[in-house]
Amino acid sequence: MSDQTLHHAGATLGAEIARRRTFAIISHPDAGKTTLTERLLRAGGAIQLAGNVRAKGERRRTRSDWMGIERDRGISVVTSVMTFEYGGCVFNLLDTPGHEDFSEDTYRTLTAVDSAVMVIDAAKGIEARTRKLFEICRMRDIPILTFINKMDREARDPIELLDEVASTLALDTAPATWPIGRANQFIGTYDLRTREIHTTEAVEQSDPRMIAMAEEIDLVRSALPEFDREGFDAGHLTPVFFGSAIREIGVLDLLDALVAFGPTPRAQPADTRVVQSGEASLTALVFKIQANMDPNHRDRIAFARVCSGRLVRGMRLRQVRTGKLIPLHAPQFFFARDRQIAEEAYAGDVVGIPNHGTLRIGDTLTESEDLQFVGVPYFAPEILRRVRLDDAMKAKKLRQALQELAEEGVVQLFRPQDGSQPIVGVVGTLQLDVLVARMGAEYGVGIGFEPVPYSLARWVSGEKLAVERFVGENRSAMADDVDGDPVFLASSAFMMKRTVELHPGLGFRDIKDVRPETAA
Ligand SMILES: Nc1nc2c(ncn2[C@@H]2O[C@H](COP(=O)(O)OP(=O)(O)OP(=O)(O)O)[C@@H](O)[C@H]2O)c(=O)[nH]1
Ligand SMILES: [Mg+2]
Repeated sequence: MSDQTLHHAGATLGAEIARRRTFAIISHPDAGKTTLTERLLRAGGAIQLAGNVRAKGERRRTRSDWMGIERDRGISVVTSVMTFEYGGCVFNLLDTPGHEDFSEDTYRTLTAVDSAVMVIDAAKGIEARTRKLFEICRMRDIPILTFINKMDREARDPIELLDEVASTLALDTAPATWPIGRANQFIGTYDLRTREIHTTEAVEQSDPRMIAMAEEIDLVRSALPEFDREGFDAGHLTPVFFGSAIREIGVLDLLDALVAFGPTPRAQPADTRVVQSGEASLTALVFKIQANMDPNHRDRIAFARVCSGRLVRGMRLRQVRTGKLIPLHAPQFFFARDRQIAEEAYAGDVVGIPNHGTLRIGDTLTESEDLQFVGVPYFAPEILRRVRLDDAMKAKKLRQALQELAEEGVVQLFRPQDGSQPIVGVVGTLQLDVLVARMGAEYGVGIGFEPVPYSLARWVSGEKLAVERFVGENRSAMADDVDGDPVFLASSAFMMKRTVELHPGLGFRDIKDVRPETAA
């Protein structure tokens, strides 16, 4: 390559990365994430038809909720990934589940994004899960945009909502837009940055809603901080948008803001160094596995965030954990359930890599470098159950199904070293419902659950011989997790405490990072 072409390639890489916007939508259950996702896609021209979440009898199901359980209950169970173009930018949008029971999926998703849109129900304000998710974002310095949704219904006063965000989250709020009209009179927004008005119908300056808005923004301008880019990038300040996802008001304000000042792909911490997104050499992090998304097309997709460089179809990437070379025959961009081949992708993009089980959550892919991205966690489950198989003939199928679903993170799997039936661990019982449903639908295996005499699981780590000795002495309480790492099961918090005290040289962790030895 001549100097000039090299220079050109560098310039293209930089420009391509600079137009990536990768964000997650997070909130307490039911605030309207999936609805907002649909409307963002539609408003952005990405799809023609947006389905209605939980619209009974609706033929056209919502595009980003795909699993039966999601359709039936109107909740999101897993993160959906959507890549689309708007306003000259390439967006990767990740619609996360709000329910606490699926929080692991949401936390992992947050390792793959550069910003988050926090959705707040205008009638409810900050709710428990919102606060928790916000804390995770803050820990990772993820800039947050706030979308106050459901303004088409009786809502709390906007100033009061802004105050609540500021005081409960210790976060400066800078309104980016202001609502025009309230509840069923809500017709649009005023953009404080561009001074543009976006309404669903023509409205006179003399309209009482316009007069009220003008008075309110005078007040707001004098009382609240202006948007400041540095504060936003550092995660100290959140721009706030008002809208109604369902009525498609205020939705484009959000996309336009992301185009104007949405964070570009960030640097990603690895064990040996921090990887900058603009580096020429490709690196990627697998943060999610999803199988059988399409019942007609059974496959297993590893979702990877490109952390640096450029991905080109046909490349062979090194899976750092094993040293294996992974060929990228058919990397894909996802659009909820629809997909298309990705000929190329850049830092910030989320691509799906079809594979048969080689790739795991937390895997790092590089062109050759030996580095491992950190921060994709597993949490010690709080609920443990033994799996009961309805049909003993299906033991082998059960084993395969449990392994595969555990690799996806549907549940955690613990195989007791005494050879007894497998134990599954979950953060919340809805995960057990998902396990039963998917076992039946995808593997044809009927299962139930039985209680176990254990209530806590901890990953055991430490010096190799010491760990082996401990495992040998406690075999009846030991299990292997999905990666074969040793887990100690205790009957009570008291037993766990005693065990920890008796073995000061060992670590008993309730969080497992991709690399146990680097975990806190
Ligand atoms: N009135 C009104 N209802 C809305 C609006 N946005 C969403 N909803 C309704 O709120 C309910 C929940 O919406 P979802 O989009 O599924 O909420 P979610 O945050 O994705 O829920 P989880 O993924 O399960 O956490 C549905 O009944 C929506 O129709 C809105 O702007 N106004
Ligand atoms: Mg949802």
